[in-house]
Amino acid sequence: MLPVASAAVAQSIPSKFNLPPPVTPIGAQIYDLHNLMLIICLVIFVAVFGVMFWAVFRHRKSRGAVAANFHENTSVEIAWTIIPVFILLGMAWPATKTVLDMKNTADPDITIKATGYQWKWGYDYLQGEGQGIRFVSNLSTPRDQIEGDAPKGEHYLLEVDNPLVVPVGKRIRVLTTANDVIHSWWVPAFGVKQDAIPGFIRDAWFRADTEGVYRGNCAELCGRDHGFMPVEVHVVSQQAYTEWVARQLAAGAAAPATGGATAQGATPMPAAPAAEEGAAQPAPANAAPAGN
Ligand SMILES: [Cu+2]
Repeated sequence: MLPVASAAVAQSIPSKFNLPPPVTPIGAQIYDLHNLMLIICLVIFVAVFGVMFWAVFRHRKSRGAVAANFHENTSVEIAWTIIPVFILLGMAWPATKTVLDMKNTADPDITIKATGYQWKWGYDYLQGEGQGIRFVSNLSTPRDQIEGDAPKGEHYLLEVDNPLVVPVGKRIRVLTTANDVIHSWWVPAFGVKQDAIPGFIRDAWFRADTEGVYRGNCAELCGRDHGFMPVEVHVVSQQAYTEWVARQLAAGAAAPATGGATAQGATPMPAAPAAEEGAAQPAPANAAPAGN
């Protein structure tokens, strides 16, 4: 009952001081776990310090209190062992359930590989609707904002030229890897943070149940521009997704052949197909901001 109530609160009050409102089942579980643990810690804190301060006050010297002087009390020792064991089990049980859910990447509707580069993300739609789409996602915050010559936009350093696009309500499996150093693909509202490690494939999944734009960062310090390789995910309706896929595949077919090498090779990934609106250049950080 408590987790349900806290999820409702999470949806209604976006806060600077809390996790962002979750939009995936895993995100909601993590949010509830966070609140549950916080409440358990608070109750223990109040109980322990309440008893302590009461004892100090009640048995103060001015009231003539005389210190008890005894060794060992078996029943107290058993109690302070057994009670914490049950508290820890009560915390571990739901936490383990969530971890198992996070790791269950079976039966995806769409599988996308996210490759970390210094300093951008490459996306390959490997399986499911959109298979064959691949592009690079670069920071699109204008240079003059970064250098302080212009006021910072609403999504400063959290905006890209080619966002990841996925349909709402579908299981998306994200395979993460990297081409140079360790990065980490992180979207807080999804409850997904997965290291992207060169030479290894890791995976995570999400099912976004609310359409919208969700933003995250590289979450593994990866060099000079670590703070300049955001993740931007557009969760759109099934129909909008199908249209986007058709446009991407048409643009990809029209573009010059990009060589058969996979992202494993030394060459960087081919330039992105045209972005959603208009013929986007596939790179410079000083490209025009999209929709600010
Ligand atoms: Cu990185």
